[in-house]
Amino acid sequence: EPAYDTLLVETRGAVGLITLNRPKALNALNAQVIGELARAFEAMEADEAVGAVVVTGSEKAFAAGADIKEMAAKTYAEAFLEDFTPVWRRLVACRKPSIAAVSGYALGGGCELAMMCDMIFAADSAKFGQPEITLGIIPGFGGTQRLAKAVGKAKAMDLILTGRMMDAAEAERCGLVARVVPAERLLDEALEAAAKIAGFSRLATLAAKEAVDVASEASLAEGVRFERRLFQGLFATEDQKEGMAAFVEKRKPAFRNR
Ligand code: CO8
Repeated sequence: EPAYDTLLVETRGAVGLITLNRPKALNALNAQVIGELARAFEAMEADEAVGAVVVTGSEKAFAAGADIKEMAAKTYAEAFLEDFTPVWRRLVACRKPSIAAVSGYALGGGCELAMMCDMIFAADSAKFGQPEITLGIIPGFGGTQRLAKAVGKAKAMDLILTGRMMDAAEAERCGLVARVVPAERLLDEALEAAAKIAGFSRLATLAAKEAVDVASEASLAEGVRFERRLFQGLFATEDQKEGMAAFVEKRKPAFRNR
């Protein structure tokens, strides 16, 4: 298993922790970082001991965007041929729940990476934005779509067309962020939530994630039907029997992912 140059990848109990580690460039996402992120998510997916994943950066920056120095001289032909979409797809394909723990800047590709995770926990110091417009481009890692879905058209247009940053409080108000916590609590809060998720039946957590994700793509009727099939299917699991028996018997359930 080759090591990572731009990430720190470890497991803490049943939680996978991926830390962006390119401090001199504020964790700017170059081709290497993006490739390593895809590889790290695949490793977490493959590791049976891992039940949830946390992605974080440094105190100053989650990630300050795609690497501008790498992009600056790119031609249309190069941009077209070096499409990162398949690489990001490997990351988004992870079925295990993920939390982006964001402190400092989450700009451009950094904000887009955070939005590819299932939820965002923000330090009170966090700053979110899609400043691509200031560089003569637009978001290219899904930002126009995921931001619009997360916060609605009005706020997405405001952020993407003006390039301004929004603070953690505004990001929580508009629904981009699940929780805002004091900066010094951020990683613990994310690791604790991930450990909690990892302690439930994986059959249920993966189904829950898959069902919520359908909400952004299907009609309400289709989504509800999809949910119902997954819900019914869970009654075929030992973990459902165990979870409900434990409730009735007033004890803690011991889920075995079966
Ligand atoms: N790319 C490359 N290097 C960066 C980036 C970046 N996105 N952000 C910061 N750095 C570097 C700086 O150049 C600087 O390096 P050096 O010391 O060698 O000069 C170092 O990191 C520290 O940065 P600053 O000195 O600028 O730190 P400040 O605290 O003064 O400012 C900011 C912090 C406000 C975050 C500032 O660095 C900034 O504005 N960064 C750029 C933010 C930005 O515009 N991001 C969007 C990038 S475009 C994008 O993400 C498109 C995604 C889709 C692209 C698909 C294409 C294939």
